[in-house]
Amino acid sequence: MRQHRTPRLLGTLLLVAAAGISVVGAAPAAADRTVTPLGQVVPAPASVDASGSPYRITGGTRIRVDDSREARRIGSYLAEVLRPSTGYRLPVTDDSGRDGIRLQLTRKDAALGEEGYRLKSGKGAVTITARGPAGLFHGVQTLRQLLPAAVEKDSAQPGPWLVAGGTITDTPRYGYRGAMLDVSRHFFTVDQVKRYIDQLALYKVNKLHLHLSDDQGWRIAIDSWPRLATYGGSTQVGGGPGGYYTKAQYKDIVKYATSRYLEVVPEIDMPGHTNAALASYAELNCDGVAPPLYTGTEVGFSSLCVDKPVTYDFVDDVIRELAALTPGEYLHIGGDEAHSTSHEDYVAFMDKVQPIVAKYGKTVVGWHQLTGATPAKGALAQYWGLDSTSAAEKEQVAAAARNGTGLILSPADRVYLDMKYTKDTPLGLDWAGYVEVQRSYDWDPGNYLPGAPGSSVQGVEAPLWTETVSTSAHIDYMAFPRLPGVAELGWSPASTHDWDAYKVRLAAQGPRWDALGIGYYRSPQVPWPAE
Ligand code: NGO
Repeated sequence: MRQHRTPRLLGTLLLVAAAGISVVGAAPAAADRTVTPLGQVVPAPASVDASGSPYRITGGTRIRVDDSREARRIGSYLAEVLRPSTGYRLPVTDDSGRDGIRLQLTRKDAALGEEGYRLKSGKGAVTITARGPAGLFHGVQTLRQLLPAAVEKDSAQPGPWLVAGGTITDTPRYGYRGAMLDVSRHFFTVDQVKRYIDQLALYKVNKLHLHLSDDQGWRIAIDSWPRLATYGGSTQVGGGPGGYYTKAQYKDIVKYATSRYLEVVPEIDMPGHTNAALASYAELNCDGVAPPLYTGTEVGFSSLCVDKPVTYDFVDDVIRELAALTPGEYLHIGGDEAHSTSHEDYVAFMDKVQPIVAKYGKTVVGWHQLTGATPAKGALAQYWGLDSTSAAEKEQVAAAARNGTGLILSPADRVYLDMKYTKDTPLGLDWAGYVEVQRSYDWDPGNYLPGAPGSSVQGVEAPLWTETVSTSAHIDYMAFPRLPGVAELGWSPASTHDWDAYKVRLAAQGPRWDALGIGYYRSPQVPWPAE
């Protein structure tokens, strides 16, 4: 019935093509919603050339994949997204052909890198080409967003299923585009973590940092120190039952993340934030006395005993076992808020622990306080300061960056997903201030930290601390709609950065979250479409 509008739609698309990406965000009139303008995607694509006729998925459409395991797997993933809502069969086949949805892996276009892709859409086919499977997967996420929001529903919907004509060529700005989930303050099950992974994948996030230990709970089984999990993991903030991942469960998370092209970055926070470990083993305490388990939300009161040799046996065992479970490059050793460790001890501790990480083949990541010690060669420092952080502290981090330490930017008053949006937000903390959607998006990682070379910035990460967050509904509400903005800062070229255009693209995501069952904060800063 909406078909008769096609000529007008084409006119709109041609206008978009003529004006380039800057008008891609123009709000679609309600009646035009059948074709999402090419480029009305989050994160904004690097380059958009909107032209030609749209592609239409029909009952006869096939998903044609290269004869490779990865392309076939990504084709099946796409089919699983599209089948319930379209009601079509959408067979995945490696029969070559020029029609249908085509997923192609080819090493030809070096400029696409390992994560980039090209999406070409026209009358007979939509073709996604990439050099690596991650690129193909990211291209599939773009295709999802080009289809009507109803495509995300799990029951048959009317369609039509049109993809605007033209070409998107897209590569990421940064290689590190992360999200952190604190599973220590409140424990989250494997299924809850998988749900978050699926949400992150929608926005091309490629690192899942798991904060696996803190004062309130130790969440990963370590065979050589079993009480860490069985006792240290037995509670959480507020005194609930807590929990921990067995090795098999952790591997399952890693495998699921890998299938969505996310690398897991595990964190064991030390020397502070260690009450759960200190409570589990008396010998880790300088006085040999185990403190009680802790279920409050204070920080900075615990420390491993820097002088005791057993401390380094413990650290070696934990890092060895965790590294063996983790295929990714990084291992995060925390290092924040070691207020109960003297500066001298902190430096000595980091000098001993960083080589252990290297010994087990991993690259050190630490919160930016690590720059107050001597960061190992190749280490990354994760900056979590604020606008109001002292110039001296910022300069300490910038000096390390000039000296070769890479930076991950997580400014707390911009991208901490646990900060309240406003004073009325029911969940969250406010120590870094209120963080509304515009504040979260409207900054440039490339020139954020004074004195730090742009080339030191490896990317951005949105941490979600969970002192006040204990369910998937809570995660949804704190992450959406801020998380996609952080993902865009990590992916899109700085030239696309424009709040007024972004807020319109973001608004178009609202109906997708509704369709996916993601409950989000309806920020008044965003022009959500009327329901
Ligand atoms: C700080 C602190 C965490 C808190 C969080 C709450 C860092 C790196 N250490 O961030 O322990 O949970 O704030 O926002």
